[in-house]
Amino acid sequence: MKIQTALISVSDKSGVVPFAQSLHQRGVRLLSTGGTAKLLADAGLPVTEVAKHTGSPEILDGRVKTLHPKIHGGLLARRDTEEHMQTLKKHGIDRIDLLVVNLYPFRETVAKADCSFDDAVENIDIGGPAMLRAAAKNHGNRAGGVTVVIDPTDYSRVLSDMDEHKNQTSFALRLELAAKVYAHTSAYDGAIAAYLTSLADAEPALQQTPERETWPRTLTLQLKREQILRYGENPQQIAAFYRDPSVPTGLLGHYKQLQGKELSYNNIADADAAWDCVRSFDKPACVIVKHANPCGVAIGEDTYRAYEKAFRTDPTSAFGGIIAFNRPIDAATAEAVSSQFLEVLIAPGFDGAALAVLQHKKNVRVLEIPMGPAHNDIDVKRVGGGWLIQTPDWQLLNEDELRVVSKRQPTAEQMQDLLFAWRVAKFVKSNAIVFTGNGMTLGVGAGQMSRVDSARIASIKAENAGLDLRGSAVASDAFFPFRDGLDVVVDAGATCVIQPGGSMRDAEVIAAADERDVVMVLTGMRHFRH
Ligand code: 93A
Repeated sequence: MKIQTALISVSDKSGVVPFAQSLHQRGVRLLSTGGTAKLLADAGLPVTEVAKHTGSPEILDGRVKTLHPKIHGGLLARRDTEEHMQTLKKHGIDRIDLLVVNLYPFRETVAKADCSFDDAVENIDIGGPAMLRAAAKNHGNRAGGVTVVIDPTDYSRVLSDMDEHKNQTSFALRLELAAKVYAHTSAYDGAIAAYLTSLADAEPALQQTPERETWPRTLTLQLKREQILRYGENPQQIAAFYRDPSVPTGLLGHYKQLQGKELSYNNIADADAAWDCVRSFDKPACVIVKHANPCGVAIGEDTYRAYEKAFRTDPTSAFGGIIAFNRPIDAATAEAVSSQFLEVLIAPGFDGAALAVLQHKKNVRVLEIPMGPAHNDIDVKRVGGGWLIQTPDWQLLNEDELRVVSKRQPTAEQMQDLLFAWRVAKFVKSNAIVFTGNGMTLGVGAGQMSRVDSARIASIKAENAGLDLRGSAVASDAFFPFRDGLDVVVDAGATCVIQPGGSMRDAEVIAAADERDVVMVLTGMRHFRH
């Protein structure tokens, strides 16, 4: 079968004009897509645009131009099958005997340093490979078939083969060119797959929704060394602080040290804990942290009163603490905190008078840190041979979902105390038990292996501080596995308790709350912190 019609659609246009000219001279009719058609027409060649040939315009910015039965029918119909030829006739489809295509330059595009994601995607050729694969499939047999050319260096070979075979091509050439097509399209798809895989791998976890399946298979972290520290947690440990430039706000990327000694490893860790806790309150709040645990948290009408209350929780532990506020502080507050020994003072601002007071405490590290809404997007914990990565525990309690499960209903005041206690418990190491009343912590039990011990410690600490737990509220960061922990806090004076629930013995624990005539509220969410 003589080559009557050729479809030419090329991105690499080198050599295509003389080749088309030679085809034209051999009586071949030329079909072509937008850019290629224009080039050929400008060279004076008679060319029919594919859009005109199919009767369908190029649409979707050229994404659909040759994806049409008139094109694919013309390429795929078996030349030796009468029925196929009849079908073409019936549908007014012309055979396409020669396909000349090379693809959008995907590899060349992504190799450019400034290649955007959109550029890369738009350079994924769909119609080109579809035609190439169709034509290559139909390279036919000795009786005839489609000739497919993907490589401009093959143009001259096609012409001489046509000359040798009276404007037909040899089966050997068609076979060779068809094989070349599949090698090419598979490499082309391979390049696309490699590019997308590299993106998926580089995508930081933080940009992902926290659905397990979407987390990257490999993680590359880019951290910037901010500070070499004097030592680590202990003097025998070497340490440095590395900043994560991808985190837009957050304590350590944004602090401004206004005075005081250099921050130590433990200062930074504790400052982080204090800042994270204090920024979670809407009202003026003060948080005092020791060894990563809050030992005093309070809200008040102003920073001064918040501090006074927070300090009263546990004056012994507050010694040498890290103190954080969520409001700018004034001279009175600066005066008050200066009367205790503290390591670090954090606030979103300091007025001139406050700074003048603090100047007398040369060693106190004063950090100005904005109270940003977002912090780190991932939590990382180093374990032997790897890292554990999770989203931070930043889901807030939805008050509509609280369930009062006791017979006794909470008063509005009790509810306030419970919510305050629950908020603090989230920042206390597990097992956490937090007594509160009147917007302040009254006793904090932290980091024990048994909940009942945390409960005992919290009540002992309140007693040591001379605080009265009668009528107090209590939060437990996870469920009470038995009623013993509940009995301890009620014995100490609590009249309302907030906890996640979900224990096998919930019924027993709730019955104990009713027996002791206290309020029990379930959150349905726990806050382990290790
Ligand atoms: O956008 S496409 O994926 N959709 C198509 O229908 C299509 N048809 C041909 N890419 C398509 N092509 C490609 O256009 C060819 O593979 C060739 O690389 C390019 C030629 O376009 P032009 O002739 O407009 O320069």
